[in-house]
Amino acid sequence: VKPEANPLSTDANGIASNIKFHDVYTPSFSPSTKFELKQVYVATAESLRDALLQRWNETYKHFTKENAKTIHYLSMEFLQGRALLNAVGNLELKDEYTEALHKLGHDLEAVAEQEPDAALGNGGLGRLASCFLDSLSTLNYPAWGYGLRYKYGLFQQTITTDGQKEQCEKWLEMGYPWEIPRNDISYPVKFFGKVVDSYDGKEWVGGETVSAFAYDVPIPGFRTKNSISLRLWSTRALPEDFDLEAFNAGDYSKAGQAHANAERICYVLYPGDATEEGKLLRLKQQYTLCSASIQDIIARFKERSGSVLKWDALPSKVAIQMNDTHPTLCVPELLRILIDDEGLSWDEAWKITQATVAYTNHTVLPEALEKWPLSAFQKLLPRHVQIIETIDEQFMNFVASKVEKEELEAKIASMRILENVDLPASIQSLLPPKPVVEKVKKGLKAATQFVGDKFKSADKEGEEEEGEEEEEEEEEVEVVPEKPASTVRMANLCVIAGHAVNGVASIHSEIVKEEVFNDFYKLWPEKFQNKTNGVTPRRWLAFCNPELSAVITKWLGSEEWILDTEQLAGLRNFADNKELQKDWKQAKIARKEKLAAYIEAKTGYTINPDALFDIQVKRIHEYKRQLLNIMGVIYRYQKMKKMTPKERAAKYVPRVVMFGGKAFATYWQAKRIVKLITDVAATVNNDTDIGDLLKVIMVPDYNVSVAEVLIPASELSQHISTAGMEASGTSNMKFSMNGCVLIGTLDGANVEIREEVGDDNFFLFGAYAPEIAGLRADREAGKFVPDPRFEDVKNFIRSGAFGDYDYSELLGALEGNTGYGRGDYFLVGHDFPAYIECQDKVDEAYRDQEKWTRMSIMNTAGSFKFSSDRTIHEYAKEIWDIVPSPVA
Ligand code: DL6
Repeated sequence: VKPEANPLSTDANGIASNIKFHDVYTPSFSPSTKFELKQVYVATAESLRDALLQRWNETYKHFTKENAKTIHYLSMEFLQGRALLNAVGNLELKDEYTEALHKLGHDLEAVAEQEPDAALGNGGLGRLASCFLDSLSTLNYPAWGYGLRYKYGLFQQTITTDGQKEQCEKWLEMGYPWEIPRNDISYPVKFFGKVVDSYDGKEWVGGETVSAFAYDVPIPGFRTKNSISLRLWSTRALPEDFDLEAFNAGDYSKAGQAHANAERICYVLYPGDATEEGKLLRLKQQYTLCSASIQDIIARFKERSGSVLKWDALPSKVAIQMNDTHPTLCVPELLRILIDDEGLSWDEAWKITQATVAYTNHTVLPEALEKWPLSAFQKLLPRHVQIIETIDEQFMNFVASKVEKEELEAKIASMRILENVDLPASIQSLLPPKPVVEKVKKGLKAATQFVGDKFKSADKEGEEEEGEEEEEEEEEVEVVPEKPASTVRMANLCVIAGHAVNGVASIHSEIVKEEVFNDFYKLWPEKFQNKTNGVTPRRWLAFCNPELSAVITKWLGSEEWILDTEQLAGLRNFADNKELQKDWKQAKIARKEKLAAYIEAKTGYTINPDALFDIQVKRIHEYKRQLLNIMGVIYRYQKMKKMTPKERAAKYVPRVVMFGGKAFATYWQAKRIVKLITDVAATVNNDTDIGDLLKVIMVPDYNVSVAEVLIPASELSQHISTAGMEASGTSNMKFSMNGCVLIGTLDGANVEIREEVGDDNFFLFGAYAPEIAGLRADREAGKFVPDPRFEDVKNFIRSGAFGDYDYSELLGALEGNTGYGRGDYFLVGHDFPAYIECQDKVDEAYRDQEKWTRMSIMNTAGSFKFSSDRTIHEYAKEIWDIVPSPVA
């Protein structure tokens, strides 16, 4: 094959020579006679990039000409995964690339496996953002994704006998052929400094500035010429910030200080924030994303407006979605730019900002509803603090106009943005008079310290007891309790500023309205919406499961379901058809064999492809209850050990229980759960009495490409969070789409999945969301009696059956009566009996393979609602007000 530039070729010969062209003329490796996999991967990616660039350029030109309203999706996380197979799939060039690579002596799948995942996310929130980009592009909506280009991602997980270990992600080591550095697009992002009054308003002066540079990752749509962009920011200092004088004087750290400070911002996703430094770094990251993106959006708006710049037209051209609270700072940043740089009045700027931004809530967990210390804000973003104070004060005035005087203080306390901050005088004056303050003896003055067994007044320290009697008789003073730290509540700011607020599954959106933001909901019921999540059927069915896709296409008569998932419902008509069932089972077994080979390569454990493949993959978290799963496995193992081989085989079907997911590096309880899984695996998998009847696997480094191997091979998957705690879940949708039956609680999107696939095709167990508070209260009142089977499992772990690791911290959290993360807050003990009994029903159902296959078909058929295409159409119509704009 001759190396020849053929950037737009769509036939195998042309593609092959274009790949060779890139190997020779845009090389990343030294010239060599061998054309090895890594080289082939980069050259193939570069060849595909040619086609993507052409689409990107055309789309950009088209959108500029049309000047259509555009959605800007701001997210701290994007879990893009691999790009190669997605690109050949979306461009419909898979056969051509397969053939081209054959001509070059290679296999497409092996080449694709060379690609490291772009893992710029943590879990569902990040993957949702990536699915949304795929749908936006496919459906021809004008859109931009905005994120950060973390050099080291979240982390790469390895599993050892000690549990999880973390290392940096290495996704940029070979270069990243899918991105286009835009050397002409960078924006200054400023931190620290102070605000001074200037002749026409406020000026933010001094401080340090870094530059955010743009890298564009093209996002090709499926069966369209459109390709949108994910713009990732990377921070650098400018060459002039390098202190040459200090360098020549041998002070190298001083010389490179500005560069180190700037580059650090985009090193890792979610750096530890236990320290003050860590908090500042996270805030810097959030502000970088917001500031650079807003400057970019404004620059494009101005460019497209030409000589007729009308600021009040901004909301008719620009929509901004804040993916959770991490991008909240885009609110004060947009206001700052409109007021300080563009000279708009507060009222004009506020109206425009509100009409432009909207907020999606993705969690009800209190620790995930971000609050930042006001002191950190004051240091880092002094101008933004002033802006937030103004929003806060205006909001409180608004509340005062809406609620009774008697309720005002409580309502303000729950809803205002600034927490533990004195009320401005204007608001104080609206409150009813205060009751008489408590008076006490001066001996217990505010600034007292507990010393030994006595209170001592701090300012009297050193004085001895003689003085004390005298103090007793002194006048009374007010007790001033120690003031809690002042914070900025990001979610409250989002709700106040956004014109729309949405949850991500119906049950979650109800909880958002009725619990998390109930006071706000009463103020603005019209703002609150539901947008049930979805996943792209391209990556998550058509491309990752070619065998099942071919069966679906055969039985539905066309591939239209890839763009119109409602057609999947047509499979219901054939669910009992023996021929379809045969095809279906064959497709599943093909994927199970692939997964078995993968597991062997990654863990060394051999698993039987005929066993029931039972999978739980998600972030490791106490509320997601991987602990319930592994305790269920232990219970099963205990029971098996007490049975004869014949009894065992009669009761249980062979099962492989697989886990995958990362525990946040400093979340110790989650890391203990990983350790327990690996310990149980080491014991059970080597127990010759048990053999194939039970295997336990902790799949290392779970990410998008691992999910693409696991999900198509799954038969049962676990979505077993404490009811009311999982906002939605999205892996449940991917599993169901791939013909996997779910076992789960009535939580998040499980509720809607069960409605669609039917009660008979979903294994339901556990307490319902409305019961949870009562169950916790009962527990606190000492009324809970644990099931003896649950106690046995705990005792078995404590007995050292799985090694000598001390699990008392982990098991201790399941005991006691109260506390967040203690007193079995996540109700593992309560749901345990229902869970293991439900698992028995799973075994029974799996024995009847015909019945099981029918259940599997009914899951794929019922998954049509969970396409991100449906979700994106809803956002487009009901929140963003945008319409498709296809390139002709
Ligand atoms: O909406 C996407 C995804 C949901 O499916 C998950 O249920 C939810 O946990 C996740 N939320 C987050 C936010 N932070 N926390 N915790 O990742 O969003």
